[in-house]
Amino acid sequence: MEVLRGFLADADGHLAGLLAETPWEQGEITVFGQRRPIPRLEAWYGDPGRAYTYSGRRLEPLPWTERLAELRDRCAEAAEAAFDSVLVNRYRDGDDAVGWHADDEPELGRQPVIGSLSLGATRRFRLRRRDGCHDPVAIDLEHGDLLVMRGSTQELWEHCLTRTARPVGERVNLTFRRIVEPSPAGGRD
Ligand SMILES: O=C(O)CCC(=O)C(=O)O
Repeated sequence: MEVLRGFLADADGHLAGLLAETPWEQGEITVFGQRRPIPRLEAWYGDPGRAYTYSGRRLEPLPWTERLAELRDRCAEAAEAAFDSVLVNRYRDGDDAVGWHADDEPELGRQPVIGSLSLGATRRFRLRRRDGCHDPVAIDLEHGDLLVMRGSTQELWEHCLTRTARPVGERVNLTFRRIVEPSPAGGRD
C-alpha cells in the first residue's frame, strides 16, 4: 500500500467538475431487515458490462465521461495497473462515511489493485487487520492524494472512512477498479 501525496496537481477543477456533473444517487442497504439510506452519495462508471454488486445491490455502469477517463488513465499509469470501472463516493459532511469492509467482491478477482483518489476535505481513512495481528493504521487522506492498495491488502485488511464531529467540507473519492469476472445480469442480489 502506498500514498502518493498531492498526486493530482489540478484537483480543484476536477473536484468542482465532479460535484457538478455526477448524477449522484443515495443507495439503500438492508440492516436487520430494514431498508436504510447509505450515509453518502455515489455513482458507478465503467466499461460496458462492468456491473458491480455489493451489499445486495447491483450497480449498472454509467459510460465514462471525458474527465473520469482522463483521471482513470493517470491513476492507472501511476499504479501500474489497468482499471475498467470506478466507484465515485461523495461525503457531503462529517456525518457521511463508509463502514468497515474490504474490496473483496468476487468480480475483482484475487489480489486486486485499487487506486483511490481523494478530492476535497481531508478525512481519516482507517485500516485494520482481519486477524488483529497488527495495530490499526490511520491515514489522513488529503485533496489530490492517490492511495494505491494492492497484493493481499483486501484479503488481510479491512478499511473504513470514519465519521467526524469536526466541521468538514465536501469530499469526493474515486476508487478505480478492474472487474475480472463480470457478474451475470440479474447477479447475486
Ligand atoms: O472514501 C474513501 O476513501 C474510501 C472508499 C471506499 O472504501 C470504497 O469505495 O470502497
